[in-house]
Amino acid sequence: MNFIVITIFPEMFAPLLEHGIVRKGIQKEKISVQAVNIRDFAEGRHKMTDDRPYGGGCGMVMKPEPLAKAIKASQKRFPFSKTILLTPQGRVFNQGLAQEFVSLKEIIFVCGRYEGIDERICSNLIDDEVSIGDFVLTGGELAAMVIIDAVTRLVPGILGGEDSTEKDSFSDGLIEHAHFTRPRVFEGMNVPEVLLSGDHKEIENWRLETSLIRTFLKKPDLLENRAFNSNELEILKKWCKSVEKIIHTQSVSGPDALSGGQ
Ligand code: 4GY
Repeated sequence: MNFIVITIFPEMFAPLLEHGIVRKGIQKEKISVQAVNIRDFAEGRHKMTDDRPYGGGCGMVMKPEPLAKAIKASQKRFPFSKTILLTPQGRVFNQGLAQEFVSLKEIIFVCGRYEGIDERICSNLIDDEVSIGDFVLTGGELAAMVIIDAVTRLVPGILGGEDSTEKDSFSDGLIEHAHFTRPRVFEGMNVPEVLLSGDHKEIENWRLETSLIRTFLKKPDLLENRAFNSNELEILKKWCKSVEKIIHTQSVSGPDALSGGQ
């Protein structure tokens, strides 16, 4: 998979390429990341990439000519690419989009700076607009890095355990279960007994149940449009029965009856 990033700050990408999984992906030739400097396509002695906005107002706008040249050159070199503008106006990036992107051969990220890019770039050269969240950065570069990072770890053959991303938070629409490692007791807190039992079926059940509980408590919206398998339904029904039992006890005695009139 090839990532191409169009930016006026190509040096910003060096640290991303030098560490961890992204570096490993590059070493294993599973991915490549190439920063294209917009300034290399700018004309004149000053190689300007920005200009004052028509209609007045503060701040600068990215000039269309050098940006268009940089995008067109990249699209010509990577004919299967999808060109994505990083902007708070785009659809919000999530794990589902990461999975969609990992099936692409080439992605060109366009990173804006200043107040934004000339509108005529958006309408002709951009295939898609993506945001990493509802906040405003000073440029698209960090957003591009966030997406490259999240997509790279899904590329087959980079992460150690092939199936470890399948067990991630969100990959099956649930938050991940808790993790524990040695020591057995840390600052007075124990590791759950079931994880020490060696009973793999029980451990799987415990992990699924804690995933469901955590999702229900922290991100209940994830459960609303999700198809549950039979194991998951069993767990939800078990909770239902427990809750019904609690309510039943209350209704037999009447509200507030058990609190001793407090
Ligand atoms: N949020 N998600 C984001 C952003 C900066 C001015 C247009 C975001 O993706 N990108 O805030 N980008 C702006 C800066 C030009 C992009």
